[in-house]
Amino acid sequence: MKLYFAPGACSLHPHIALREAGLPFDLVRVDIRAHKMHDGSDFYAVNPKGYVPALMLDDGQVLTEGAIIDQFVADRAPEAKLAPPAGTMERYRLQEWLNFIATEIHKAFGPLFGNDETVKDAARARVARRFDLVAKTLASQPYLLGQAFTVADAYLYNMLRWTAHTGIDLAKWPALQGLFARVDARPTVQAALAAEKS
Ligand SMILES: N[C@@H](CCC(=O)N[C@@H](CS)C(=O)NCC(=O)O)C(=O)O
Repeated sequence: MKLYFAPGACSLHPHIALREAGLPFDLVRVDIRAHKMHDGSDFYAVNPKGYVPALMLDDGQVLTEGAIIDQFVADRAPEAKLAPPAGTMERYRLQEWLNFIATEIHKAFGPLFGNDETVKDAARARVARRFDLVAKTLASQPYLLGQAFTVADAYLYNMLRWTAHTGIDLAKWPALQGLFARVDARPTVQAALAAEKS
């Protein structure tokens, strides 16, 4: 498999999932502004959506949408327990978190990476309201689904890394700082970060 990624982008959480699952994969770096790979080839030819993450399977199919790639990876390594089994209520809880992070947190960061200063305070307030909710869950348990790490925690961690560059002070949410520290300490996470830098 090949994971198309950009350093610091939202391809980090499926990257962490692949390492946690222990599956073999190659990394392909994408310039997401130019929509080109290192060799100059057109990323749109791989993913017509033009964005990372994209996972090319060994049969050439390309799977997109980080929350779906996470679950695909988790289901290929059930022993790693990165997601509860499909069809269980717990799996729907995982999907509830993944969808919440994708649509309510991830996309709320969008304006904070742009140049329109007039919308940034509103975007920060929106992210903060979502963080308030997540922090309530994490005040009484170490991970989003309870006692064990899942791909939803990797996705949340990916988002929390963006706060440092977008003027959001994570110190307001000690429970989120705790999740950040727990996930950051995982060897797979440090390996993913190192691989994305090299
Ligand atoms: N819905 C997609 C969104 C992915 C996305 O926003 N990717 C960004 C990086 S974090 C990107 O590659 N942007 C470049 C572009 O859209 O052209 C997902 O959740 O995987």
